[in-house]
Amino acid sequence: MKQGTRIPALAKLLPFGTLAGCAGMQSALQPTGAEASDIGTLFWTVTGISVLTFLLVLAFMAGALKGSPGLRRRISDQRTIVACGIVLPVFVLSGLLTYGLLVMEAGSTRTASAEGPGITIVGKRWWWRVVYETPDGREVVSANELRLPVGRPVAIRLETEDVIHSFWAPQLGGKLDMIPGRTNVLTVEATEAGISRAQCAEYCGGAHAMMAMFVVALPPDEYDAWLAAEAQPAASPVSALAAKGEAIFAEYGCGACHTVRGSAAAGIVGPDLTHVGARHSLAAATLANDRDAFVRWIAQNQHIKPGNLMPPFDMLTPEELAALGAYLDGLE
Ligand code: HEC
Ligand SMILES: [Cu+2]
Repeated sequence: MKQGTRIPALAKLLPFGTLAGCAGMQSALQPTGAEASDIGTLFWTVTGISVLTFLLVLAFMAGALKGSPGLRRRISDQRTIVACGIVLPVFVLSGLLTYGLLVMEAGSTRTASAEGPGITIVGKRWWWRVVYETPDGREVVSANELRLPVGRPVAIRLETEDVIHSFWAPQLGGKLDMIPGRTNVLTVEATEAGISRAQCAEYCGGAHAMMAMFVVALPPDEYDAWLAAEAQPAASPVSALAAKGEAIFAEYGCGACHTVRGSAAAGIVGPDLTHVGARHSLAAATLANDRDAFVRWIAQNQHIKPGNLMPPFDMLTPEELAALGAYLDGLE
């Protein structure tokens, strides 16, 4: 019957398994941004004080249940109850409230201090339009990936063109809603180069869970070079296959919904594809980006991301799909 006792003991440990989900590129506890750092410290402080308070309560309970008559008398004394039941909580909670307000205040001070070009992220069902401002005041439209310069606070304007979404990049900062008719500003400052993950954090309909995005923090000079490249029109097809793909793209009306700058495609219903080949993922972090992923997405997108607003093009032949894949993969 040893077996019988072992299973419940293991079962008790199960909830801790979920803690493993806290690690990695979407963890608020591994900050790579200034605001997330503040929030991380706040979290550990509140958690630490909560644990101490809990242990204190347990100690009093143990004393009240099992302590000597003298100890029990002291615990039930009017003064102990006032000190530990009123004075202490008021003191601890006021302290934590003040600290929390100061962390929030630091966030808005950072927003006020963000100089330089900003970024606008527009929530769409179920992807993100990302519009960068260049130093000379032009707008560069991109999608489904956010790039940031390390060490420069950037004011991100959060908007939506349909329902409420919420932008949350836990390693960078707090989460902020995208509300129809409003612009909410979130200022983030990446403190380390690297890739993290953002997720829509407000249920926005069918494919909400698949509305995520990679955030790529780059050293400032690399970021400037990348933005200058992103502002350029699309590269011309380099192979005969890719050129055929470009023709199929036009023939099947992909350009009614997608923009490829430098070509006739100027649709705004779906993500801008001018430099789609250079992104880390497709369809808002649903697929890793490679030539094969383009093919699968175009033909089977309703299977891959059910309910998304692009029709499946499953009538295309494998040759046509391969050509489209070569064309889109080359848009770097
Ligand atoms: C009716 C509008 C519409 C048409 C037509 C359309 N798309 Fe899309 N497309 C979308 C939308 C909307 C999305 C975003 C889907 C999502 O992620 O939720 C999308 C996403 C994509 C993506 C992923 C982009 C990214 O940023 O990851 C690619 C690639 C793509 N479409 C290629 C095509 C090709 C090729 C065609 C033509 C064969 C086509 N689309 C036709 C609306 C359209
Ligand atoms: Cu959502």
